[in-house]
Amino acid sequence: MSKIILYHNGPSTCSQKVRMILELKNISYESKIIDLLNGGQHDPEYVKLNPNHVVPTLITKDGVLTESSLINEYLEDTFPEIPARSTDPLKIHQMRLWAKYVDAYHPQCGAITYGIGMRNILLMKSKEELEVELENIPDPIKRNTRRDLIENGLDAPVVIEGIKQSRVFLDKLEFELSKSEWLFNDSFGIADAAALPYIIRLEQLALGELFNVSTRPNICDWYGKIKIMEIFTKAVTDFIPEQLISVLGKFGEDQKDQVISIMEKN
Ligand SMILES: N[C@@H](CCC(=O)N[C@@H](CS)C(=O)NCC(=O)O)C(=O)O
Repeated sequence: MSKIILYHNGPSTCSQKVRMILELKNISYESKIIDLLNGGQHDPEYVKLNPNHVVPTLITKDGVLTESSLINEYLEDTFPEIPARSTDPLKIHQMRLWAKYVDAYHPQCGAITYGIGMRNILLMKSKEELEVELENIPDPIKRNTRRDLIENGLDAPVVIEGIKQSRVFLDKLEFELSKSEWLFNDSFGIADAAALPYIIRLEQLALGELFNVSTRPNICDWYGKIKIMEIFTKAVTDFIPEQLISVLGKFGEDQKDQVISIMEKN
């Protein structure tokens, strides 16, 4: 098979989701990092591959693939030797429902990432640079939301909704993991890979206490097991930009009490 190329970004949730499945299946790939903080996703050459100006994008002998959840299904179809999906049709359906739900939650997690952390990094740019960055976002709704998040942080209603939906996400995950060790499969698979990046992100935003041994023990156990897997090191730890993550953590820590109180009220 000709070489697989992954266009991705270290801390990006959707990129982590795909890297976890590539590593699980032991698929080697050429890594092309897209610098999201400096507008690499808007580069006209990249946009030819991914017209939505987002990562990840996978290039294979079959063609150009976008949308992380669909990429993982493609990987399962093409490299079934190490399975990441059950063979039971009902479980497959449940896994797909879960992936669809997590895809819908994704912008909510984006809202808290930008509203709590990233806005402070972007506000260090000049007004002109920031304007170019915003104008490059092709979807007008996403562009307006991004502007609101950067300007208003925790005062933006979209962040409040993101915090509320993060609690729903945590409760749903805790419930699913109370029924089985892995999500809709006998071992770590596509549904686990879909949920994992959002747990990582909440932890990076200093919200790890929402899933410790006393708050949500099932998530705590599940995450603990994943963290010691070699594929976690290869797909997640090795791609963490320490400086960016420590800045996110600092802003998260500063606003943690407020975030938790919003979560408890809603
Ligand atoms: N539904 C898409 C979402 C992709 C997405 O939102 N990617 C983010 C990183 S996790 C991105 O590239 N953001 C850049 C931006 O919004 O400017 C997928 O699952 O692939």
